[in-house]
Amino acid sequence: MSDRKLITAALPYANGPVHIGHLAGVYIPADVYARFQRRSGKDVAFICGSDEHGIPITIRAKKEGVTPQDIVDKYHGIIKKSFADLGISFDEYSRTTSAKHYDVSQDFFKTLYNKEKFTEEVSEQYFDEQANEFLADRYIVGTCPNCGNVNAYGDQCENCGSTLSPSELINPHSMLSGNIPVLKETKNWYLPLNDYETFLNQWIIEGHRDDWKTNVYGQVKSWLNDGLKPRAMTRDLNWGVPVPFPNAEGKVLYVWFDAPIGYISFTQEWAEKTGKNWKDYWQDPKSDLIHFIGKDNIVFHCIIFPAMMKAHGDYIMPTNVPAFEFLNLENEKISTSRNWAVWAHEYVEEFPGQQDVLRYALLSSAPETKDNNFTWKDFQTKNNSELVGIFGNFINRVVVLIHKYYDGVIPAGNADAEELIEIKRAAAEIAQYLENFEFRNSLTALMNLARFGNQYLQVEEPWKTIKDNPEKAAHSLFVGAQIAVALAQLSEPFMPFSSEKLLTMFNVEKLNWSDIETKDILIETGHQINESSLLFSKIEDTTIEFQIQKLENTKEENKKAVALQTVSQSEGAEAEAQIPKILLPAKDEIQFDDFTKIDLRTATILTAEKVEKADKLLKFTVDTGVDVRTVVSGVAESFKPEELIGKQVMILLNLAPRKIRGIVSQGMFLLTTKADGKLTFVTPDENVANGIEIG
Ligand code: B3M
Ligand code: ZN
Repeated sequence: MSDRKLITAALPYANGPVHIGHLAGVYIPADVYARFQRRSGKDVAFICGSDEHGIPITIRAKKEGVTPQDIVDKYHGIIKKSFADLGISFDEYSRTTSAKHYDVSQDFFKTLYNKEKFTEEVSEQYFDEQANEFLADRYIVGTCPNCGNVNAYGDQCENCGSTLSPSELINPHSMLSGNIPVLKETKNWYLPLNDYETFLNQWIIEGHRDDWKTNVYGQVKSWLNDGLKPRAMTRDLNWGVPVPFPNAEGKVLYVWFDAPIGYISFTQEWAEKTGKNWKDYWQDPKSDLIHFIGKDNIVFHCIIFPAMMKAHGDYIMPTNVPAFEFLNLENEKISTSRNWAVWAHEYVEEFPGQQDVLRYALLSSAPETKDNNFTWKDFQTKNNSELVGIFGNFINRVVVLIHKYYDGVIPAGNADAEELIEIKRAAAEIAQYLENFEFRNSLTALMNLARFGNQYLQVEEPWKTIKDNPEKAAHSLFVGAQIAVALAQLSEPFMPFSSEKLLTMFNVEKLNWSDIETKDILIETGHQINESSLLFSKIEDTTIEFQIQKLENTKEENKKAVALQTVSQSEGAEAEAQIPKILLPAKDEIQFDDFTKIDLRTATILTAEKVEKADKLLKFTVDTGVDVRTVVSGVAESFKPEELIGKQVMILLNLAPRKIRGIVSQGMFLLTTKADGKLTFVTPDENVANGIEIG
């Protein structure tokens, strides 16, 4: 094991804030590990930063109608602050739009180019002639050949989950202009990953069978079994690190080429500030490189980035890549787009001073070997029964009794007491688990020491023995104090805020981990301690109910959003039926109250007829349950009037009446557009009574 630890945590995309899934599956375990290694006297560089390139960023920018730079500036700030607030102790948290990163990643690219590690390949890519841009697969929208979803992306259908290529889409069109994209030739630089198969097989498959996590090892093995192919390391895009050649205008480095190099450039930024030598961490074989990532990043960290570093020639390979599985929230997949998440920055605001509770709860359900679940009830139980009931309770008893009987001075006791062995055992056990990336076990070992302390006091009962056997009481509290200080020391990687409070309470300095494992006593007889301060407090049912309700509201809002997406194309005096050429960006957020203003009802069409001299309009009388009224709608190109009589529809009831071709139209139907451009009514699954509210 090396004395130098280069620890990286996956660079979060700066297209949204971080949530508990990110925290549980990457950042908190990485932080625990980094803090533990520092306490063990290792020379640690803990490196991270925002990933500011890539399609998720440009898509978000388009949606919000701002520039990609605006997006990354905003989210980089939010993300960086949440990490700091939660005590994630990065030595460097930078961003991939930094000047240094441009230099380092362009240099890396040039080195590979000069060493002739790339092949140049011409391929056909979709191109938007009006926007004059090549289109990433995500920018092509069309109908899913598997499920008929009209909003499927060129790489994936979010409705049925199938993986697609743009050529499979029915009626593909560009998200930029709405036009049908054309195929155009383009030249890019490829890294022939197949050339690295032998190396990867030897290094990982033969070399790390026993020490890498089975999920990581298994995934790598299956990739290698399937055989690797050359992969393009440049893209035709206008957001990214430019390819550093004069003849490469409009080309940028592939985001998965530049992002992992971020680990290197950020280490260099940190080294410049601190007077360190970054090469000690990245190029000295005595250094350990450890990547903390989520399972969806395995191929990039175990195959592509290592192949890049191998091609470069100057870099060490990762010692381990402890990838985590995913965390669910209340038994559902966490989703940024559906807002199904607990956001780090919101937690920090809503639970001030309770960062360690989240750290503890997330670590104890960290998705180490399989997907795991976070529930607010469970969070409450962990706080109330474990942190308050066991950990806090034990510490509090020790501190209060020492103040009560001995004016806050540690009493005399026997330093050979057999119970003290438990401290050394716990310290060694936690260390062992952490070295093996078994975070949940390590946390259990910590909590078991607090349990042990509680049981010890329960058996010893110093509050009773103080009367007729004061020497025994003193010894019991001497031992209790040793265990409490051990918890103060050992909890630091897991709960740094509480550990800090505890060290102040006991008026002691941080110890190196090996000292905790070896020292006979951790606090001397005669040592003055400080007053007890509040560590953890009970979380009430109302607090938890509020959080659960917040999630329930999200569900409701999502349902409404789906209903609103189908709002008719027929709006407007001209009431023109149109094929939606462009997928409009999401509209500005509204409040739930805004939505409740909208009165959507079920209704039945009673009569339908053409409007004179208007090719596109039909005039209807409709039974809305509350009345019978007239509606004019631009659906004549999609339906014959007679086929609509008797049809149940959905109507916007409280739209202000409008005169269309001299007819007063009272309301609007919900319609959407099919792949062939024809309109279709949004109707209930089954016929229901008229006038029923929709929502
Ligand atoms: N930006 C995060 C993700 O895939 C991605 C990680 C980059 S690590 C070099 O969620
Ligand atoms: Zn589909």
